Amino acid sequence: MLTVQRLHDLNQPLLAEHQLQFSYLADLLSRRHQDAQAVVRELVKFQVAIPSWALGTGGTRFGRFPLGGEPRNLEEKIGDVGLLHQLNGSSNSISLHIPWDIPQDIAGLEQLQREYGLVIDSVNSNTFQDQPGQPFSYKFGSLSHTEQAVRQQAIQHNIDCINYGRQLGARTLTVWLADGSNFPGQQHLRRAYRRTQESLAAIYEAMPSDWQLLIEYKPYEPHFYSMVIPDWGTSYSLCQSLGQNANVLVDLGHHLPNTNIEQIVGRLQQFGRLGGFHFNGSMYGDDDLTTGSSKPFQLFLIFNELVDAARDTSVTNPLVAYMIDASHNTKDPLEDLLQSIENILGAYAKALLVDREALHEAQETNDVVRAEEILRDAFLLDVRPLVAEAYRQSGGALKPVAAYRAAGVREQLIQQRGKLSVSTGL
Ligand code: AOS
Ligand code: ZN
Ligand code: ZN
Repeated sequence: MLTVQRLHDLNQPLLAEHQLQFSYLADLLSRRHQDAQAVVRELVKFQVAIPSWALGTGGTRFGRFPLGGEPRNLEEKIGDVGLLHQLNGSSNSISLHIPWDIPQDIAGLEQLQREYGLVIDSVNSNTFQDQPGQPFSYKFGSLSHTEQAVRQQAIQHNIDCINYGRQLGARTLTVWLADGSNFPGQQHLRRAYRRTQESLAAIYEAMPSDWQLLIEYKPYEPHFYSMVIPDWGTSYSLCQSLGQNANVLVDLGHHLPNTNIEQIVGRLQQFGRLGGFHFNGSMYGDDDLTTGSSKPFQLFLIFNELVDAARDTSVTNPLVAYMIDASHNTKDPLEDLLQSIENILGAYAKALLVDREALHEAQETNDVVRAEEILRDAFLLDVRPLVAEAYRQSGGALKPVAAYRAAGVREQLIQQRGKLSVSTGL
């Protein structure tokens, strides 16, 4: 853990320049009748959950290049997220994955969470792999399987996840269903949907009333002919059939190239069914790269929809759960998470600065150019001083990645955990 003194020392040489940049931007914004401090307050409040599986190097089916010092158990994963939260004040929760993170010492974990100021956000079930000793295989599906016994085993696993989550204070179950088919004719498409709906209904029934079920969709992978839940329409219809506490989860990498994700976000909010996000960056598909690295404008447009809906009293969408879903083979995963959050906060800040009244007017009068200019004005503003100020006000580092390096965090982790430690994950 970094001490308050250490963080202070790391910030000290950067402070004068930061103050200069911040006051210049605050001045500029106040001329436009916008309040820099109000934006900073929103950024300080904004929290993004970190998944336990993004803390170690991922890899591809061709290879994996562990970098050393990876967390070996849930306690060390909490330690890593705690460190990120110290650096940026924006990652106060963890998403668990069962069975990779089965909690053993509940009291000890709670103590650790308190020390780091963290909560357990959601639990994610896994019926995409067979676990040792498991009676039935998921080779041909889980919640959608043709055999009742296999479906039952998958339902029970999800109920077990809820029970583990309850012990640690989680209140969200995320289901990403890997079921699907690889060849035409392999699976009866309507029946697979119906069986999935029934299985999800059994899970939903078993879920406590203050929990929510998030249903993630994905167009392809691991199956390449059809996925049982390929798109937001399928997720949405399943949620509708289950009840109020089931909502759609949008993973940014789960769309075919050039899909208008911001429009999907807008639609789901319109229907009051946007439950959460898995943030990542994608060029081609489920790339799981750094959020906002290759398509920052799209990330901004997504936040623009979120901010717009939050200000529209006719929209009654539940609270949206934000999480990162990334996997790295070439970067230090902790550095990636710091970068991802920085890009997320930047996109959010820009969306908060859109002149919404002017935009509304331009839209209503069909002033195409003006509407686009208003968005570009906000997007092209350099909001980094606002993000840095939010870090500073939450006791973090003005430049989290630089501080992480200067403090030699990875080197220390390698010393404590070894060069060969490999985290569980994707
Ligand atoms: C898989 O492609 C999905 O993005 C999942 O959300 C996630 O990566 C997985 O559930 C990790 O267990
Ligand atoms: Zn995901
Ligand atoms: Zn994914």
